[in-house]
Amino acid sequence: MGIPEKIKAIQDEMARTQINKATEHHLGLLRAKIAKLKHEQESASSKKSSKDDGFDVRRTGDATVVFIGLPSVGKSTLLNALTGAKSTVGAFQFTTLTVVPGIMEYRGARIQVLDLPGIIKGASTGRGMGKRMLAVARNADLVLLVLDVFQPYHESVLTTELGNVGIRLNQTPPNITIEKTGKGGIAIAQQVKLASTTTEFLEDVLHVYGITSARVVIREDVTTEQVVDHISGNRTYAKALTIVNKIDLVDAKFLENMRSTLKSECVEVSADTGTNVENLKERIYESLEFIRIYMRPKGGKTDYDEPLIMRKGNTIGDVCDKLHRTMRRKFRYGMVWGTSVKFGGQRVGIVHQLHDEDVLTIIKEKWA
Ligand SMILES: Nc1nc2c(ncn2[C@@H]2O[C@H](COP(=O)(O)OP(=O)(O)O)[C@@H](O)[C@H]2O)c(=O)[nH]1
Ligand SMILES: [Mg+2]
Repeated sequence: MGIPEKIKAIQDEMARTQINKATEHHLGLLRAKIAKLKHEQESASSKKSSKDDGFDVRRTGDATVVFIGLPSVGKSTLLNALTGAKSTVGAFQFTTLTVVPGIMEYRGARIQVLDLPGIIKGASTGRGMGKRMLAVARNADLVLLVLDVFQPYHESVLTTELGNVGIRLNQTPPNITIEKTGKGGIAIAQQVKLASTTTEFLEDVLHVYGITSARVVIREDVTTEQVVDHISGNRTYAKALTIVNKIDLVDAKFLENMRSTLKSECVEVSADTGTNVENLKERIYESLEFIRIYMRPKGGKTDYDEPLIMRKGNTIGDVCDKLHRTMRRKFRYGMVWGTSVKFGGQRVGIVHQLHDEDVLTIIKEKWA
């Protein structure tokens, strides 16, 4: 039996199984088996797929965001409104065939915006195109879900398609660690009570993945799905922002109704008339959680005019990488003034996390 047949067989079994407390564990395991098979299938097909179909866009700028939406919701029009790029806008479907990049400059940050062809229902199960597109989403810092004001129900289509390829939107990875050990079986340390899964289930999923000896620490109440996600390892946790476009076509009452059908909060815009586009820029900027780092050359004056644009959680090592590809090797220590340190001018190492508006001096090795 090939992988697709195996997946089909498990799916059939799942369809035959009644969902209740007694079968929960079994169904969870079947899901884990499917996740494993899909992962194998993906790594097999990604080896085969060609690399020159216009989907490999080099990342530039301070962050990359990507539009995901069905055809004709106005992604290309929106890209043009945000960045001044010239993506073809069409009154018919499938106008955009490859990735079209644009740069949005906002408050000193350069944000790369990628326009993709429309995602259609089932994209994640199809071969080629849909999957390649979703792979672009995987590498983005922020996913912009674009909806047409008349089709708010596409929200779930998009999250399902992304979910099918392992992209979880606006979720944090479960707080579990699994450390494989040579022998001794599976030892689970549980720091909280589990409400929706059991340690037996966890153990069984580990077995599906061929892990027979491991030290596991569970620090929060997790669901069976999260357990499978974590063990299968093939998951990306992406931040998302929902955009509803074409609001010029409806009135306030319609908008209010539409809003109540959405799961997540949204930004309502008209790419055509420009309504709320500035606000959308602000929301994108906020979601990316930029921080500004002012560089002070050794013995010199701090440059407050052109901060280095970094992201929340970035370390001095990340700053080095942004400055120059050899900087990390030349780095000796850093000196920081600001809220990330206890006192001004404190010496810090390469893993030190910076805060917004920190001042930083990098001291290089003597030979450098
Ligand atoms: N009324 C209105 N039409 C829009 C808006 N944005 C895009 N459109 C139209 O919707 C159609 C599809 O737009 P396009 O940007 O090509 O959509 P894409 O397939 O998602 O890239 C075009 O005819 C656009 O002019 C909008 O805000 N309001
Ligand atoms: Mg388009």
